[in-house]
Amino acid sequence: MKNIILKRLKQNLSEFVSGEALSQELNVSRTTIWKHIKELRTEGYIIESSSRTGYKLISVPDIIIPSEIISSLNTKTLGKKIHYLKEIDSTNNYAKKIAYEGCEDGTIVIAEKQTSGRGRLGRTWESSERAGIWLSVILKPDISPGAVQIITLSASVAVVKAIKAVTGIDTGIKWPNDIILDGKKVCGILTEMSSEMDKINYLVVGIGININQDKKDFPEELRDKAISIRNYTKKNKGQEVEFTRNDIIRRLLFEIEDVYNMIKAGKIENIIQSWKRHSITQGKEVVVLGRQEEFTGIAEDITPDGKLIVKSIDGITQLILSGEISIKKS
Ligand code: BT5
Repeated sequence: MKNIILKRLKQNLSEFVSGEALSQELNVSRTTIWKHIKELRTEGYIIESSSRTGYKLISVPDIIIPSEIISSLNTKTLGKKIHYLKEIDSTNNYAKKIAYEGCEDGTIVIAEKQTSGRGRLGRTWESSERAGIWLSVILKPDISPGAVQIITLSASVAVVKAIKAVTGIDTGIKWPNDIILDGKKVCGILTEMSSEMDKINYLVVGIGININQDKKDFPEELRDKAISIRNYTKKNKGQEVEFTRNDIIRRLLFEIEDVYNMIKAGKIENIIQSWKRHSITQGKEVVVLGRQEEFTGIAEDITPDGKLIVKSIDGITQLILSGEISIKKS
């Protein structure tokens, strides 16, 4: 019922919606309507009320509200089930637990704050309260465990498209999983899986997008490496746009479903092409930081299963499956 009231208020933005009309439509008393309005206010919605004219929605808060996301979600399955947590160690840990217990394909876990947000190889991911989108998606694709890299590449494409659609801002992908804005990292992706020899049981795709932080909100060591979307729009006057994290999450789920459908339909080439269009490493001189050694070469291309093809200065072509690269400054 609360969702319908919210929907009506949004359909009539900056106009009053009469309490009487709402109570008639929903067949409940005006006191019940009032109770739901009070609940929406505690969630952060600013709603003006007048005993004569009814209720007017003034502003929608930038808090993550599953009902807000679901009320205008444009997907078939993805995000129909959202686990929303105020605080958790890591949304990926939580997602793995519910995936193991057998949750549905396309279930989402979102937290306002992570106390032990994780990056790859045991690294930490800074995820303070309401500062960004800390989200994990559980997927159960029918692909072989060896093809899992395509999922991370697909998620990168989905993030770039979602940020562009909602804010108009162009970001780029640095192989394999960094989304870069203004030369700094705005988003990271951590894909984890449970599999058998030739079958994936489930995948957890963890996505962290910095949204609200100011430069000073990042720990000292990240200030020159990390950026948030609002930090960027504040610096670049004229780029400010009205959006909430809910808007980005909703669009992100739509874009993830889109690439997920392509994977299911075997249209991997479309994803690779899309990835290449947004890549900032393609054709650039890069330093490949392996676990043991590092070398310089040209990031020529990627393979259909997402490995990076790097041609070193001595002419040897290598396929990089995982690891880190940095773009060489010319
Ligand atoms: C990543 O690892 O970039 C994957 C990050 C995935 C985070 C999401 S949030 C939801 C889900 N739940 C989790 O627990 N994780 C996922 P990697 O490529 O290893 O990069 C980690 C490095 O990025 C760190 O060592 C820092 O240098 C840097 N870093 C940490 N926090 C950052 C932030 N908020 N913004 C930008 N860079 C950050």
